[in-house]
Amino acid sequence: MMNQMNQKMKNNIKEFFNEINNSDKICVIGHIAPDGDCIGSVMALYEFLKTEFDKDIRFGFDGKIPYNFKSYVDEKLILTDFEDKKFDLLVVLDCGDEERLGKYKSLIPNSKKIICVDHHKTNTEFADINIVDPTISSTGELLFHMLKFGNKQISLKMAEYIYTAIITDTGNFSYSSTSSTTHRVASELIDIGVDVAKIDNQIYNSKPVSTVKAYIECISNINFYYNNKLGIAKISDEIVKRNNANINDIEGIVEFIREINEVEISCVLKEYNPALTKVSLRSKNDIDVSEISKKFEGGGHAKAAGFQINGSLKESEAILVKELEVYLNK
Ligand SMILES: [Mn+2]
Repeated sequence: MMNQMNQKMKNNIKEFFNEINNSDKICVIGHIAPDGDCIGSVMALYEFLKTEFDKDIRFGFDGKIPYNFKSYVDEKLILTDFEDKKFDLLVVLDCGDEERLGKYKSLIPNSKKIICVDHHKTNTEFADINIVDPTISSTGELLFHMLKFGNKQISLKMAEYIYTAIITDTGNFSYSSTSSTTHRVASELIDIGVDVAKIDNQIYNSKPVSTVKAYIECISNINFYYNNKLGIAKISDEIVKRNNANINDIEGIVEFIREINEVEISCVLKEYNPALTKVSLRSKNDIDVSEISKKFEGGGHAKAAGFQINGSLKESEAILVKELEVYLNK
């Protein structure tokens, strides 16, 4: 079913199931600031291990569970007492390197065996066994292929988790990582019983009204520069507090600004404190915003980058308008 599963991949997957069989204490974790693929694949594997085996199975997430995934995770069960915990097997999902494990990095020296299942191109193969395929849409899809290869039963709950992982990491089957196999996997998951509309409502139609009110305030105060080629929105602490929102839940503003025809660079400034501003940049056409990001010791890609400025929202806006002049004032 999976297009090019080579012998090494097959051997690694066999090893994966062998290690599970031979381990008593198993922990499943993902990357910091968990997203849909991370949460979906961790919970799918946890669910599988919990129902198939009578073992000590734990899972962990480092960072806030976003509002739309709250119902996927019983937060009381998240591994917290891990400092001296020793596991026979640590399974790391959707995480390309040890740094991205956040606080759970300390589990690495405390685990007898580490297996990483991932689809990031930048994966450093830090685990003992690395099941990595950057051509696959999501870790959720990869996990599905692994379970199929191992002739494992996929329950409805597991199917829902995997489906969620796939739709969130493919932008609802719209990114170029979406293959015909991705769609075939989705169709199998629907055959298992996944209610597509239910999941869609859960993930995409569940914004808290407080978040939306804060969002509206931010987008009604976009400042435009250089003949509307630059659009900047500011998420101030005042707006967040006034609307009783959570700053991390206010998403999609930078994409909203980029959708404007005239805009070449879209920018969102988040006030983390009065002297620290988090910057998100998106660009169109030939502008490489990672160049600007590098100047501020940030990271990212040509069309999407992020960094921090030690300054207030107002100061940061002024700095950026000046910095971006070379790209826009032509
Ligand atoms: Mn992913």
